[in-house]
Amino acid sequence: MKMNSKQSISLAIALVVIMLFTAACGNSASTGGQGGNNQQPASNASNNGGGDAPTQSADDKVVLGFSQVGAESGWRTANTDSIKASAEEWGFELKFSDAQQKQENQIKAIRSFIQQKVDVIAFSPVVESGWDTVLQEAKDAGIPVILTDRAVDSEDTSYYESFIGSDFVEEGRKAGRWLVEQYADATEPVNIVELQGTTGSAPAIDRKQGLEEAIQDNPNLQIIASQTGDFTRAKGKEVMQSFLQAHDDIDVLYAHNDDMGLGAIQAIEAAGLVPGEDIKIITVDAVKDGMIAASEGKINFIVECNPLLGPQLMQAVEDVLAGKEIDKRIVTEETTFTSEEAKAALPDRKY
Ligand code: GYE
Repeated sequence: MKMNSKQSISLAIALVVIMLFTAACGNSASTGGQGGNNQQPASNASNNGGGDAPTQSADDKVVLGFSQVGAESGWRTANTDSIKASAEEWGFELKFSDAQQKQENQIKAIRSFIQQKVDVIAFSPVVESGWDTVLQEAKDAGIPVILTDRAVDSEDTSYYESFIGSDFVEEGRKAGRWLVEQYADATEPVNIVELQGTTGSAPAIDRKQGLEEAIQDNPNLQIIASQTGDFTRAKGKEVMQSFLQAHDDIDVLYAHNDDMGLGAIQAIEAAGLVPGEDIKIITVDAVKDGMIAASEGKINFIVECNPLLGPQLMQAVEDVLAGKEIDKRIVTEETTFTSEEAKAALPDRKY
């Protein structure tokens, strides 16, 4: 059959299209074994991880088991959001478990991750002690563990690849240094009450220690009462009420997080006192609600603790699975805010 030039151009185009299509199919078939999904390059790294039986989900994604402390504070919510968003960004499958502030729930979650043969286990240990048995189980299964946010006190540091999080002792020192500066000229006792975080948790132990260290050379600075408020607003309010009933001469409140400080502010106002004036308030975290209270002068000083640990964690997971050496300790950079500084920083604050 004789074709005119228009017909032969159409035929040529059709042939090219068919050739391209065939090539594309052939390609995807040949890479099918490694997963024809759109992952980040990192995802292939899972082939190296997890000891002798690396486990991947059907679509070959890296599987990360994460056991979170709970949902006790604004900090924790921001931390959870950061981890979930970053896992998605890295193309990892995240198995997320909320322990509701109970160690036994975390141990159960870790054991279930081991059973499911995830590629990496990460967790934020609610308390410091009592992890060796379950960490040994993860080690025996050849599953690498990364700690985020809070530390464990295990002597054997081979149980985990890295601990990513803040220096809580330094946070306490920052709070203490501000106090020392504020009351440098004090000639009379300055009565401090302390709302501690969850008993036995790294931030509660370290923030207490850091503040005590920083104020120890100033005999006027006295901690007259100290009790746990479990890092929650409700407990912070309740314990502050009891402090106010027991003492009519409180000068300063040091709360180990914003949420307890915010609960305490309610108790202080209910007692007819002015937070930030009658009682000076120092907190740790610098989450949105804390920063708002600081910008209103109700909190005088906030020590920042950064919850956005997701990207650092995912990077560490990627590196560990790629067989790279990672730092045993990755410290988060942080600052502090006076009321004035909080006011200035508030418009750009993301959490
Ligand atoms: O300061 C507090 C949260 O472990 C750093 O836990 C974290 C602390 C944070 O409940 O708000």
